[in-house]
Amino acid sequence: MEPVVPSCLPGIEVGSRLGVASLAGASQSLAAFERSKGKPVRPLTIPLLLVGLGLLAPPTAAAGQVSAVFRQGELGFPPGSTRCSIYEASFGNEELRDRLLAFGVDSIFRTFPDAVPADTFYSAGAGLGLRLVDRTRFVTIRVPDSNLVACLCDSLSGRPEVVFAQPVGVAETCDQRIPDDPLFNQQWALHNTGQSGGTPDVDVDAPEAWWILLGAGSPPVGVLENLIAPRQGVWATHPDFGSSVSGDISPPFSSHANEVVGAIAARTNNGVGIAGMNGGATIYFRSVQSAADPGDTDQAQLFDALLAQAIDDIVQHGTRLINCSFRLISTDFPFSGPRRSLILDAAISDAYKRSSLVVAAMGNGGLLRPWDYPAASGQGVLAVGSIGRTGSKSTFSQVGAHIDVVAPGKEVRCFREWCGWNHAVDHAHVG
Ligand SMILES: [Ca+2]
Ligand SMILES: [Ca+2]
Repeated sequence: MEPVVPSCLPGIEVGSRLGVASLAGASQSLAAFERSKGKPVRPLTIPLLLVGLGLLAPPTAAAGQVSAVFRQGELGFPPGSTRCSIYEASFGNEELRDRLLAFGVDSIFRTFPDAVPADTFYSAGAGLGLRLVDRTRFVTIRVPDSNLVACLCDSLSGRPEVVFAQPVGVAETCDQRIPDDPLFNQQWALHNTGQSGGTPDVDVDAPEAWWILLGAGSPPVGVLENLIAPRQGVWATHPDFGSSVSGDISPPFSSHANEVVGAIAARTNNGVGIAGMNGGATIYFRSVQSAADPGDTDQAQLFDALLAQAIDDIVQHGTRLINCSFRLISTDFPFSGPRRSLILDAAISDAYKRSSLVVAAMGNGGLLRPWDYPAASGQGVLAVGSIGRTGSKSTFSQVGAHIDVVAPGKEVRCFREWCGWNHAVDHAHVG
C-alpha cells in the first residue's frame, strides 16, 4: 500500500523519502501488531524512528483532541470497551490506522460512553416520534501534540470513511467592557447592578457583548417613526450621534425619535452622555406623518402606503433591522382600537424576503387591548414586550401569543432624560 502523506504534517514532504520512511515505520508497527495476533503491543522501533525525525511532540507539548464521527463499520472498539489504544481499535480500512499513527495518536474513546442506540428514539410531548442524533458514534481522538490537531482534522475530513472531524476546544468565559460614558451607571437596561432598587443582572448583558464587539457600523439599522405633523427629524448633529445618522434629520426634532436612535446608536465609550447598545451604528431614519384627518378613509389608505414606501426605502439602504415603535389605530373605532393593514403587512413581508426584519413594540395598551399591529403581523416581525428593572412585566406592555422576546423598556435612561414609556424595542437590537 502506498501511504498518503498529509502535506500539513510537519517534517514530512509529500512523496519524500523521509515521509515514506516515517509511514513505512508506521506500517512496520502494524505488522508487529498483526504478528501479536491481536494482542496490543507498543513497538519501540516506530517511536524511536519518529522521535529521530522530530515528528513526536517534545515532552512539554500539550495534548490535543479531535472530535469525529466515522461511517458505519469504519471504526470499532473491543467488546465492552469505551476506550482503547490505537492498536486495539479495529478499522474498516487499515489505511486509517496508518494515518492516525503518523500523527502520533495513541488512544480513542467514545465521547458519550453511556449512550446507547435506543437513545436515538424520542417521543415528543404531543406524541410525535423523533429521530435524534446517534451519540454512540461520536469518538474523541487523543493527539499527544496539540499543534497537529488542525492538520489531522484536515487530513481526516477529506476521507470517505469519515463523516466529520473537528478540533475539541475549550470555552472562554465572557469578560466585560465597561464604557466611560458618564450616564452609563444609570443605564440599568444595559448593565443592571441593582441601582435604584433594581434586580442585578436583569439587563441585556451589554458589557459582555461589548467585550466581543463594541459597536458595528454596518449593516445600517433602519428606524421608522409615525410622528405627529409637522414631520420631525433626529438631532443627527448631537455629539453622541456623530455623522452616523441620515434620512429625516431636519428640525424640528422629535424627542421620541431621539430616544429611540440614542438607545440603539449613541456612541459608546466616548465620554459623552449615554452608551448606545450598538454604539456608532449607522442609522437610516424615516418619519411618516399621520393622516391629518384619521376619520378620512382615503387619508388612512394613503398613510399606510406612505409607511409601506418608507419600509421599502429603508430596505433599499441596506438595513437588516427596522425599528418600529408605533401602532396602527382604527379610523372608525371610537376607542382607537387595533387595526391591521394588508398594505403594511405586504411591505413587511417583502422586507423579510430581502433579509430585513421588522422589530416592533407590542404596544402600550396593557391588558386593555389584546394586540396591536404591526407587532402582531406575524412573519417578518419580532414582537417585543417590556419589563422593568426588577424583571416584572411593565404594566403598559401588552401580552399575547405573538410575543417573541421581552427587553428592558420601563424607566430606562434615554438620550436626554428618563423615559417612562416602552423602549423595550430599542433595547432588543442586540449588536
Ligand atoms: Ca448582566
Ligand atoms: Ca456616549
